[in-house]
Amino acid sequence: MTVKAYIGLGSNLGDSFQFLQNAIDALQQQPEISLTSVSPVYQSKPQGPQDQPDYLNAVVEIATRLSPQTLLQCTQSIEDHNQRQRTGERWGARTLDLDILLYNHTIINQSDLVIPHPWMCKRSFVIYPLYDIAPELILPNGKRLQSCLADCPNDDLTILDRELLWQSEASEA
Ligand code: ROI
Repeated sequence: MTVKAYIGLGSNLGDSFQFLQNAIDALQQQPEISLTSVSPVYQSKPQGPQDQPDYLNAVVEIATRLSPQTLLQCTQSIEDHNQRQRTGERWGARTLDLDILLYNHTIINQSDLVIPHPWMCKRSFVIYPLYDIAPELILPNGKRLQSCLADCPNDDLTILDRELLWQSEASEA
């Protein structure tokens, strides 16, 4: 069965735009993942600990036949191939972070994987790009994404005028 999933991308170390582009390229190369939409890239101050560089963030929509756990392994492998250091520090700076935000309407509560992503509605750097590509989205709890957006201050988000490159393969999903 093919499901629609959303993945949040973030980076605030090194050439962050290139790391986001690397993530897009790597997702496109997975035979069981089709990219169906890519948001603009947003720049923002770090939420949480402030003693780290500004972030670039984006959200992608995919169609996939991978299970949530296999998708997680795939996203972690992409992070590992992009100089991601796993120091155990939770809110620290990173070259590349891929978070599975939504997997159809599935709710998952496992020790290593919680979907919907628990803080997504509080994170403007997730909600704004997600809304750009899925304005009609309804979350598994029945809440409209539009209503999350209305409750989420824009903080200092700015859209870069540079876009991530990708090729739509929606028909191959
Ligand atoms: N802040 C921003 N703006 N973007 C992120 O991707 C991000 N990721 C994090 C924390 C440290 C919570 N803050 C962030 O993990």
